[in-house]
Amino acid sequence: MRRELDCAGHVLDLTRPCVMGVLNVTPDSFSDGGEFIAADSAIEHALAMEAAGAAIIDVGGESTRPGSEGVTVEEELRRVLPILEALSQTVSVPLSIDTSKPEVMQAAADSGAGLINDVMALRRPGALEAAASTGLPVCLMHMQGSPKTMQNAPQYGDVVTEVRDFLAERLQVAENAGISRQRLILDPGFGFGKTDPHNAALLRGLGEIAALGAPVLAGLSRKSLVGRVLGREMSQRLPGSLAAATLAVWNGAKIIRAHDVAETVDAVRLCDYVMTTAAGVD
Ligand code: PT1
Repeated sequence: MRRELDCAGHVLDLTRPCVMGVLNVTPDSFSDGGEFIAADSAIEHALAMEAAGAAIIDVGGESTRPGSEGVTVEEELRRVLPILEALSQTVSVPLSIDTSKPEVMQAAADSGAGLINDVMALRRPGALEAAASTGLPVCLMHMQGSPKTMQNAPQYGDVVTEVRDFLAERLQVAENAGISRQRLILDPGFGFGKTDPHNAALLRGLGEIAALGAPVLAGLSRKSLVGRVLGREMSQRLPGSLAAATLAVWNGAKIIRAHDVAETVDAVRLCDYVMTTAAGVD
């Protein structure tokens, strides 16, 4: 199936699986320790990710890792707008804005963002209307609870069914608000109100979410699932993250959100090769 997303003039080809590089512009960011908060180092980092093969750069000004607090609209705008302005002049891949705030969606679109990545799946008041009015593609992600408390005993009947039904409903709600189906991406939200067994079930069951018909995005890079299962600190999670990325692509993911872009691009390409290369009859 041929699939192209128009990200504000940049074409994102999802015929093949690709990598979304993470650009955190949060001083409290979970794996970069605020290293990339300064505009010039953010730009350097984005250019390095583009050179390493990132198909999208995801710019986020509010940490959503477990336990984190939200930031104000003003603070989030102060963090992301200068970066988006600068990056839209320097990188040639589409930029995505990782936000749940309608004000940030609108301003980011005006500053060059080509895709909206919302971990709240447009559930904030005004977010549906704001996202629709930008005309941009949107990633709708599942989360149980909020970042501050989501890892306090998350519960599901059947996690795959519940996440799939939630995403199907948000897909319909977004479509009704004027965001056409061809502009929507779905994400089960690994680590967002899920235990390790919940995450494992979702990774195995990703095909059921892909069956909803929209491209699937998966973010597992450096997450505590990898840390807990393997007993690895943040700096030692690359091999586990690559295994998780491979499993996600194998089960139908089309966009892998990752910190280590060059390595993840290799894993994704190898997996895609195995999935799509037919052997002839010798
Ligand atoms: C994600 C994602 C995201 N993850 C999308 N956007 C984060 N679409 C931010 C942990 O368990 O998966 N998909 N934006 C980062 N959030 C987390 C969540 C970071 C959990 C770490 C963990 O360690």
